[in-house]
Amino acid sequence: MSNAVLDEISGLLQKGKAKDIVVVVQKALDDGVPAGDILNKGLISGMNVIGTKFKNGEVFVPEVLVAARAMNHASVILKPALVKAGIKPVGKAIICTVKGDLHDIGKNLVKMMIEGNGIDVIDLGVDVTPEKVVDTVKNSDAKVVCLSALLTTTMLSQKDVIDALKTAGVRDKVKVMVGGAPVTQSYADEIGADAYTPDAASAAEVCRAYY
Ligand code: B1M
Repeated sequence: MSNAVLDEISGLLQKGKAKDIVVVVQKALDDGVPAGDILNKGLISGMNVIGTKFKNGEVFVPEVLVAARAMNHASVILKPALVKAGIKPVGKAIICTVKGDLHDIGKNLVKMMIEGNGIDVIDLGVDVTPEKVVDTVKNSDAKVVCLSALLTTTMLSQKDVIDALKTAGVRDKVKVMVGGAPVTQSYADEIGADAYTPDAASAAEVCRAYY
């Protein structure tokens, strides 16, 4: 039963059916399907199919965009189930997708999961310059900076942020976490990040441990 609904969600995501997907996701939640399964086995698995087809030239940017829009609509419905209600925030974190990079679905998931761990998140959005991150670190009491990058070209901007934090004399004020599909533990070590995590759930776990 729940596998069928997860396959349906994956299929609707691949077709970019934003209106239909919110109905099916809501129904799945009402029927007691765990939010984590809806996310991982429905939405993310559907997005991975689109990613492979995009790579193989079987679908193009417009199809990917409608799938991404469906993902964002479905995420709004899922959020209350992923974010535990009524937790008193233990502190603040900053999140963004780095300069040159417009991918925000993974970043938004990481944000949701961190919020679900009782941490307020300042979301700077996408294509964010190192200077903007430095300013926000200076003007907030955030203890963690989370940097997402989805392109092999833009992961280099994660290093630029760390370098800018050092130059501004605020590197020690925050822990820097990096992630995104092309990022690895060895890259994180090389650029001097405090943590690399492969997915949103582990990012939230590591982030929570800093408070
Ligand atoms: Co683009 N794209 N894209 N894309 N896109 C990829 C990333 C790509 C792998 C597709 C492919 O070729 N197979 C490829 C990158 C190749 C590379 O560099 N190695 C690619 C490319 C090439 C491009 C363009 C250059 C295409 C073009 O224009 N020719 C262009 C670049 C635009 C730009 O950013 N400047 C582009 C554009 C786009 C769209 C705008 C069409 C759209 C983005 C829409 C949006 O985000 N609002 C898009 C999409 C949707 C994808 C794919 C299909 C899906 C990405 C996604 O959302 N995945 C992607 C292929 C794929 O990944 N299968 C692809 C689902 C999401 C939940 O996963 O973001 O990986 P992800 O996040 C995960 C983890 O990585 C991790 O947690 C998340 C969930 O557990 N994580 C973190 C992420 N951030 C983290 C931070 C952390 C910790 C964990 O700590 C701080």
